[in-house]
Amino acid sequence: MQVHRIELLQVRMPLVSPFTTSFGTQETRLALLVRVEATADDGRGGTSDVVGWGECVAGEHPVYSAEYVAGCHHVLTHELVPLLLAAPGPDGRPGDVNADGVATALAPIVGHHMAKAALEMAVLDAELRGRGQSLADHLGATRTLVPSGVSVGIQDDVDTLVGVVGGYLDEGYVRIKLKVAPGHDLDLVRAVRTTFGDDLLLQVDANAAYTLADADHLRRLDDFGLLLVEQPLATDDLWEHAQLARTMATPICLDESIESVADATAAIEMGATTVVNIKPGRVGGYLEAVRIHDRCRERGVDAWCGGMLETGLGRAANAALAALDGFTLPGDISASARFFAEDITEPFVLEDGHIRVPTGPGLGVAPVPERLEGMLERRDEVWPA
Ligand code: OSB
Ligand code: MG
Repeated sequence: MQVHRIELLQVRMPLVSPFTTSFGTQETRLALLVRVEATADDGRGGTSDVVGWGECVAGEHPVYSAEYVAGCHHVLTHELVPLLLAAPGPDGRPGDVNADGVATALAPIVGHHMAKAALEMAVLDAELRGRGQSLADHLGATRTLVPSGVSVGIQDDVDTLVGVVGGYLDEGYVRIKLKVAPGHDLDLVRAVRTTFGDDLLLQVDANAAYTLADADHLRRLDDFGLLLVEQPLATDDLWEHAQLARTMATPICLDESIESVADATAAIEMGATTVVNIKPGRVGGYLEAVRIHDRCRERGVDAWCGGMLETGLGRAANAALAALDGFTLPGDISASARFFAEDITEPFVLEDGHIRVPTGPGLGVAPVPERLEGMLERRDEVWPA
């Protein structure tokens, strides 16, 4: 595929309500998008001009992981895009790339998975649009609808939380994830379990807020029949998670700690995780995400697709990924309206607690120009430099 232009777009989207986790509260989503213009093979000997979109899931500040929007913008502009596009392709011209080669081409740059994933996603979207193939089909999806779970932020008090959860259940969400932190945990979980009963699919996410010294306290979560506890300890506490897992009935699910199929394998082997949250951005792209999915399936380990407050672009891609049959638990793939009054694409809506997997070429969705324009904060052409 011959790439002609790469642009980075930054959009700021107000959230419908503040989102509080153990690492802070956010009121807007600053999203970094990658737009690729290319001439792609149509797979039948011809070519077509296409536009591909990628979404970088990094947050505005480096509080969930080391990556953040301004850093991703910088590394994409000055390192990743030049590295990928400036090298001459088979015909000697720069800008000749294919999605399968992106990760290898970018491997000399250490880390920066979210930035790399966004670039790979845009190239992949463009390539698939050229071929007229959906991302779901390309990744090996087996479902047309994926069950939708919702991540619920920490609320000011227990009654508010119960009200918020009740609202999501009325909308049809099939699984609730409560954000927890020291001082905001057992009472919240108890209230939700007591109010909505034992059949509710319920899990919690600590975003690395505890230490192994809290093990006795965390074990009290075992009383509530949770599906899992997500990332209770620090990102690099793999071994500590393994120790905690041995003494807890609730399955441990790693999020922040898993940045590659190698991490996932090590965590599974040492018993640090018995369920895996697969987030394509965190692991460097959808192709690596499929490799982690395959590894989980081989080992009989449950997996689910995480979320990062994606716009409709990332949401579309996550729905495609979650449609693979190794995703055995509902993902954090909620309707657009969970976070945004207005999405940049046509919004994803709940259909009986499920999200429909797009079937159109590539992501199957694209930004609606007026909406994108309305939320645009900056737009930079980064290639040709
Ligand atoms: O830990 O899963 C997380 C959002 C931002 C950063 C980290 C996480 C989350 C969520 C939201 O829980 C998931 C979603 O997009 O629905
Ligand atoms: Mg998480």
